Amino acid sequence: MRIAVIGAGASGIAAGVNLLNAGYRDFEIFEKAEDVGGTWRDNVYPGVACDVPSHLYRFSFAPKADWTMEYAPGAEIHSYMSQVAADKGLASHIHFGVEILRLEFDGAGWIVTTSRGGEGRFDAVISAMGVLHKEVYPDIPGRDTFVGQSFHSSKWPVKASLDGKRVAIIGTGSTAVQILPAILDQVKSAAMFMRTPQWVFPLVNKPIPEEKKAAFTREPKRLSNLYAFLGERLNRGLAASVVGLNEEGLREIREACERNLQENVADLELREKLTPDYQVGCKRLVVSSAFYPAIQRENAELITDGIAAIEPTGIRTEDGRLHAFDVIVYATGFDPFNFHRPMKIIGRDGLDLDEVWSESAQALRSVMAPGFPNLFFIGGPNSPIGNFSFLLTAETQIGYIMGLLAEIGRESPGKIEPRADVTEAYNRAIEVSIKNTIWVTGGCNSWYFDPSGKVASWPWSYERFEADLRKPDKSEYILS
Ligand code: N01
Repeated sequence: MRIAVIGAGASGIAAGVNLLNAGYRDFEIFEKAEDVGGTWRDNVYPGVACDVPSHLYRFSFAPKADWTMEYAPGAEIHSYMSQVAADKGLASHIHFGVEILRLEFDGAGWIVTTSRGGEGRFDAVISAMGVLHKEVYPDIPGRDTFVGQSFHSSKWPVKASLDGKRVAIIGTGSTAVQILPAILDQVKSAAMFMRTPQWVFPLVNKPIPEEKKAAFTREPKRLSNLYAFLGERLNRGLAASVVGLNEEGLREIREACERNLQENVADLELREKLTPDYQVGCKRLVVSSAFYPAIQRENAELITDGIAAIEPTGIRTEDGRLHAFDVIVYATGFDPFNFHRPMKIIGRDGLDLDEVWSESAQALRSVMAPGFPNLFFIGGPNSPIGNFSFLLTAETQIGYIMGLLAEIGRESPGKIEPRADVTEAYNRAIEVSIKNTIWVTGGCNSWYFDPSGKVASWPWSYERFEADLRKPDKSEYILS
């Protein structure tokens, strides 16, 4: 069986390692950039770190005893990913600088067209394109007229120097909240433009002492116990809370966020501005103990007036004031529903995935769509992207995909696709359950909403995700 994997980020690496472990040798990983690591290669903004505990953010096949911090900096995760790819023997399978432009099913397999102009034929394709990488710029008039430097948080220029500059940050999500505290010592001033306040869960990031790292190296059992403990805490805590399965947990998270605000922001007017009017967990929870102290520093400012326009020298707010800046940072997030575009994907009988998913992306168990045989998605529709550690999600989906691959057989591979009726029933069940989640009931807007206004995440528990993707049930698929 010849397999194409698209993307050499976390999920592409995990797919490659799983393919090798299962004895597949004839697979190619196509990566449009020049390095592995996906998100952790792209996001190099000051302060970038993972807010999932380090010891939980690892591949099951590559435990790491020597994380430097309890919440790892982005660069350390990137080098971990590079190391894993090298150690596991993926180098000879990865083609860098090759973007996939088109996938077309020809009745038996997939014709894959690359940016290099070539075509290849594969029996199966695994999409490992990630979810949060199509950056979103705000639709603000005059954006192109700004004469200073401006860039999206995920496109931070390597040579950007903020020394002594007046910097604007548009946005108040997880990214902006990491950037602000990290740049204040360097810049002349930084202003955060906040359209909607966020609940901020306190979290102090501490270095991991050398003795602890040595103990994890000496006794791998301690490391796996810690992994199990952290996983249990996340999955039973926040992840269960947001889908309506742990009211007590949600209350505790809310109280911690409220305490964080009350104890760390003394000025009542500022506190009022920073207080959300929706339920905690509705937007993806922001975690930071550095943000509130940072926003109160002398050279920081919180601007809550709406943005009217961007002008050559700065940002004009709706109250008529012009705020002058040297640099504008767009920490305005990503479009999770366009992860596969502009790639063209043509399935069976000329079906165009763009059209099939024009309103809502739907899949069976988040990994396969009817009409697209032997095309498997990691991080596909309704993946739990905000709930669990993405690495765990990806590995669970890969395990299930390996089960589907086994069904088609290696020697003269057949075809597999999900039944349309089963996929529809599955998505109806999602629609019913999603209504009970905090993303829908919490009274906020967020990137969880797809263009049709539906929330597209995983509405159930981690246990359900694991159970649903443990092993394919052949009766849900058409095999030929
Ligand atoms: O993006 P976001 P992000 N005018 O979409 C604002 C993951 N992540 O890059 O709330 C003014 O959360 C927008 O305002 P509003 C994590 O899953 C993880 O911060 O829509 N403001 C919001 O404040 C996260 O959830 C880590 O009113 C405008 C902000 O821009 C996801 O990535 C670290 C605007 C966008 O926030 C995305 O986070 C970082 C406008 N026209 C990120 N348009 C980890 O630690 C948008 N905004 C693992």
